Amino acid sequence: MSYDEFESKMDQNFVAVRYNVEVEGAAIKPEEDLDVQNTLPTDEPFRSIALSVLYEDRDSSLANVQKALKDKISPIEIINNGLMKGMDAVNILYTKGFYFLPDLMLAGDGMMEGVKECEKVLGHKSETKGTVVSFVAEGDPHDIGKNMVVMFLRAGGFEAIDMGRDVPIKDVVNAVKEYNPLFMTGTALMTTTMTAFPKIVDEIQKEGLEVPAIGCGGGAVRKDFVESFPMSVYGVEAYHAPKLAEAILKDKKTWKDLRKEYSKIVGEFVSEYS
Ligand code: B12
Repeated sequence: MSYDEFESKMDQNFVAVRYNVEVEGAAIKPEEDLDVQNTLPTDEPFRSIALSVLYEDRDSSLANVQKALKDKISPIEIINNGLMKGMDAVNILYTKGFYFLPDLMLAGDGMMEGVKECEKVLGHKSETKGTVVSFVAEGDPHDIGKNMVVMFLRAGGFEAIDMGRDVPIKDVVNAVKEYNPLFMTGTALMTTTMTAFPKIVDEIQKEGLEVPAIGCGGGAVRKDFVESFPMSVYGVEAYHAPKLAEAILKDKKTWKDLRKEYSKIVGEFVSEYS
């Protein structure tokens, strides 16, 4: 059959109806998804900051964060109420299959652009109180949370050794030998990588070494998992890291104390520890 014959027999109405936008549903903007609506902040400047991450727009993330900092909004509020909310929204659309891996990467870049700007304000204290080693679990490429932990530790006056992401277990154990840290922080965002934590503790013990506490955090990790092995404490928010380190340094707190007194030590109600 020639194309002309085919076209003359084709039921145009059927084609039009099948691909009609009313059938497919009207296109919506990312922020119009119902779950995203419930996640995004409604107040400014947090909404604009979150939207920059959601729209994977590094330039507007930078500009919005700079403006908020100029307006004397605290870096912690900017991160928690703006940048993180944007990333939560990105995750909702990724889980639903609307966003893909490149979206996560670009949104992650947008978030880090804002975090770096906050870092400039938080700064580095010149004196160092003690050494903390920070790493992302072996096999895990997610390093935004770890970067925030490092940033808050440095702003709190600790020397944070940043081992990067996907750090082999043996390298973490070697870092304990090399730095004899007063605290360690580990981050894992995948259920397949969080098992590195108990393996690290096991290796540290086998080598006859000791660390006052290893803070284990990251999206994949839960308190009951972290408390199923010794030497560890579940880390909830990145800005808690210097407070935990401070409690070890000043009050000689152990990992057992940190678990028992978490909320008191970080100075706020933390539901996981209530
Ligand atoms: C951005 C992102 C990426 C980016 C990461 C960019 C980067 N440089 O980090 C990229 C694109 C690389 C990526 C890749 C993948 N990702 Co991804 N990703 C995410 C996403 C959307 C956000 C992660 C994030 O940065 N969150 C914000 C940061 C700040 O949170 P955080 O690290 O948890 O840190 C907070 C706390 O946990 C705490 N914290 C962390 N550590 C510590 C330590 C201490 C001591 C303390 C006190 C606190 C603390 O501080 C922060 C809050 O203040 C998550 C979704 C989610 N809900 O997490 C998926 C997610 C983690 N990814 C996922 C997956 C599956 C992948 C891929 C395997 C996908 C694929 N099919 O290829 C790949 C990995 C490939 C590989 N190489 O193995 C899954 C993991 C599922 C699981 N449970 O195992 C998630 C949950 C998405 C999903 N819903 O399925 N991803």
